[in-house]
Amino acid sequence: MSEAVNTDDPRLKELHRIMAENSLAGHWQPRQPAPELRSHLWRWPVIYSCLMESGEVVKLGHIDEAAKRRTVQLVNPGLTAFKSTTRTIQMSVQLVKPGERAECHRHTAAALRFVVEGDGAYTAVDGERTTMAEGDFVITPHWTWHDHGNESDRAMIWLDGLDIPMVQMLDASFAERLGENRQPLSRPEGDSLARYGQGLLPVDHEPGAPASPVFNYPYARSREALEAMRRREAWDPCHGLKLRYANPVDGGHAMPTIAAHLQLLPAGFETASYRATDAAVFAVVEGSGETRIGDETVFSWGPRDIFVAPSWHGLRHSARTDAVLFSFSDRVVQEKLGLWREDRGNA
Ligand code: 1HN
Repeated sequence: MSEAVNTDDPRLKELHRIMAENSLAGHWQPRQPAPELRSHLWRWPVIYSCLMESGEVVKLGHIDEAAKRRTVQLVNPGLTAFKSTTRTIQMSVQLVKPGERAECHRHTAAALRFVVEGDGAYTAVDGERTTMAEGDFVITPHWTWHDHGNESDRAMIWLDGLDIPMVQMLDASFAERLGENRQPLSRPEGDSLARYGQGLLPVDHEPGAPASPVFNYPYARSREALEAMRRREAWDPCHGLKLRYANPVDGGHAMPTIAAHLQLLPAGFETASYRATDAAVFAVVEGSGETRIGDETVFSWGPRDIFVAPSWHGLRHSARTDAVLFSFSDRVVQEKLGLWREDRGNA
């Protein structure tokens, strides 16, 4: 810092003390070290063993009132004070064992799910249930009632991505419990996909809802879309083939605060360097490979590993086998605010 300020001066020390007590700081004072988002890779076997252990020692019914969810949170090593994964996203991995139910609640934070393991558990969102399978992308837009249950005989595990840090930053957090494990259902299963997910819309449907009316994007369809593209489409040098989960009503992102993508990289493919202003979380759905982040980090990944890449660091993926990556970020918010930018091939 500048020599002009003598920090040993007792009067200055006293001034600093009083200012600190009153949430004030002098322009001349150095900033406290700021927490910093870091690149990080979480290996699936470690997450999995902690999650399964939590399944033994943490009973769903015993978890505190606010959450009643058994999730293991992925805490960015640079953001431990916030327990968040990026500055805007809190990500966790959730286990629902056979016979368990996660009670019905709603909150202003929005959530996405991406199913990692299991088949046949359900999530219900605002009056409709969906039975989930591996790779399904399910959304729980802000303030929608949601509960989960597993009536199958296998454990069900999925990734949760929530915009909690963003909602908290805006001081707009609300939550409430229905007081029931299960919400009343008003539509048959599959209704939303049938109405809105076929390239058709009910004739009088009014656009303008902030989130997609489709709330389960089944993996079988998304994966088939990638395979169909692979037969005809040129590989994008930065992304391979990359699809965006879209709201069929307006073509925008599926939710107003979290953007999500699914991408295919063929065996042997190496992407050109790419950077964008959104810090992104990547979850490996299929295959193995390597990702370079900036000049210093190289992550070697396999199925179900999860990594986070900070904003504006050049990313280069290389696929050892055919690989599918699911990723999500706050890109949609940045786009709406005119902040989002990307740099193809120069980073
Ligand atoms: C939540 O409500 C769910 O509904 C998952 O499954 C993870 C993490 C923090 C706060 C609320 C869920 C969550 C959460």
